[in-house]
Amino acid sequence: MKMFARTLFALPLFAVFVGCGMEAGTMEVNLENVTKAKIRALFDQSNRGPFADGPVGAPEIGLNETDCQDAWGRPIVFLKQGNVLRVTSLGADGVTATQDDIIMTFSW
Ligand SMILES: [Ca+2]
Repeated sequence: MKMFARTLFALPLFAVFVGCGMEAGTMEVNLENVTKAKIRALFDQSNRGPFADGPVGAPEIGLNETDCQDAWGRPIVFLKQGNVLRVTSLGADGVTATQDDIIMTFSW
């Protein structure tokens, strides 16, 4: 019984300890995953033309401009090339062409 009581007491402490340790390390990963899921959902909702190759505005592909923001609140950018739509988020740093950019391509 004493062992059971000790376990009951220790479990929440262990959970808080592990939780605090993981939070800082996984914060950016979570926002990256949120952005990737959003980009997939946006592509599913979009229409695919016909329109010219090049940068594409959200309304052009049937999306609401205010919905097209990444998890950091910055605009998601669309570029059409042939039957490929390249969708880019600038990532956590908000700077273009850096390692944390999220670039996803979809073809149809
Ligand atoms: Ca970046």
